Amino acid sequence: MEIRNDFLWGGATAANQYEGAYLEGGKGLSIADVEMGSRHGVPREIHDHVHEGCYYPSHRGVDFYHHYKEDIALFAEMGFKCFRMSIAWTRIFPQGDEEIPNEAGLEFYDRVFDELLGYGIEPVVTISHFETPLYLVQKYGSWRNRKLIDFFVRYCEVIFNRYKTKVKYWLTFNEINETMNKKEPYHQAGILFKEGENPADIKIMASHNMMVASAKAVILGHEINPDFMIGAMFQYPTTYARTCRPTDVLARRYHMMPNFYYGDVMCRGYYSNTCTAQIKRMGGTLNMEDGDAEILRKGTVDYIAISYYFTSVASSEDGNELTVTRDNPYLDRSDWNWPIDPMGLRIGLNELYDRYQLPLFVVENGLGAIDKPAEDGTIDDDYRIKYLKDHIDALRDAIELDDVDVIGYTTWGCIDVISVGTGEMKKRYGFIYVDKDDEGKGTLRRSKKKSFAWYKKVIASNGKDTSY
Ligand code: BGP
Repeated sequence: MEIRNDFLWGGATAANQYEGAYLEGGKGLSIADVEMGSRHGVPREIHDHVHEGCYYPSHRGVDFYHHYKEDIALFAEMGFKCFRMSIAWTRIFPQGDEEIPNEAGLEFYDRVFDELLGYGIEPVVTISHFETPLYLVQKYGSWRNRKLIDFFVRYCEVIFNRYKTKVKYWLTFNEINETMNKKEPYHQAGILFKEGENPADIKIMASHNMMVASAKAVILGHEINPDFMIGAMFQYPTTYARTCRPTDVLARRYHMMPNFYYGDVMCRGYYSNTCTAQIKRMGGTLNMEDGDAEILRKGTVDYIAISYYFTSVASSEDGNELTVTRDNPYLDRSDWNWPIDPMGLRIGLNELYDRYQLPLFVVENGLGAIDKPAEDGTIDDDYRIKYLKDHIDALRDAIELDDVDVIGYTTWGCIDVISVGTGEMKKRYGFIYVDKDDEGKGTLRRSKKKSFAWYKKVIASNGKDTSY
């Protein structure tokens, strides 16, 4: 298979890490707006309201809200075919449970989409990227509660109708599978466990509610515009067995089960044996309501989007207790100790395509690194170029040698944004440098890194010329 002529090259961001202007235009608070930046490796503190004197990186982000024209012009200069961004749910429904949407929020995204389309850049829109309205968390308990399905679907109905001629590519929930993988799925599902709760039951319930909501959105979206492409989005954790010991191979399967859990429901439309086995392993229960099975069956996604950063290694002494680490002696590591594994991307794409036979879209990949501007302000980020070159080469191999259908590739944080894991600014992924530090200080001035011109050349050659 050749790389498609209409392959969607571009970059990716999310409102909570990029937009800033956290109260402008009638926006309400999201879960990101009460999460502090981390200080020297301390985990990010989460509050239940905005405390005066505390630094919350999302409040200013890197101010896309006021810089969108400048930023989109730079993306266009690189030749972007698409731009992945998210709509902040709280710009459209500041609390989340209102009947009437906030017009100022809708107008903002009209302006952004018009600007993109003016350059021929296709918007790729995540509907919920770690931005659940805080009010829904506090009043309803977030995705524990089925009521969120209706609030989410109402939000989708509004944005699908409003942007039906401007946006074709949608993603329902960012990294939905992390709901099960994370100890506490705060970013994914707005959930911190309460005393006495069984985390397994809550994760299973929240995941079910989110997948029903996603399926309903798919069904509704196709009614509103049959050309819509509505995808699922997973963090794809390609995993190796530590050795050929059979218990290590079984451990690998166990580690993949919570991930295929979401894939099976959202792509195949039902809870497969992988899902039911996972529920047993977790020691939880799934409560479905009448009609849910039908919705899941009808609301399967049109494509699968993934984020891909690193790979893991699984082992087990007894075939039951799992040990999963990122220690792989064959791989180099990033400044944040993430293993760098381009071939793992090719392997992951093959696994997913074998399993689901749906078009794939790599919507996040990249190297978080510390960039040090030289005296004259230039940034020679050869390490980033090498990382991306190796991954794009692996992606091309998956398409050309393995005949996997991949429709696009967007690098994470094409312009420097706030890190979600640490809240830091110094963990940079961009082709465009933004002058801002970990305390939130800086002019926000944008400047091109060396990788800017390199990526432009890659796109112009449709991924064939990755040399540097
Ligand atoms: C993914 C998220 C992104 C992004 C990325 C990089 O999990 O979808 O929002 O932030 O990870 O992670 P980090 O920002 O922690 O480096």
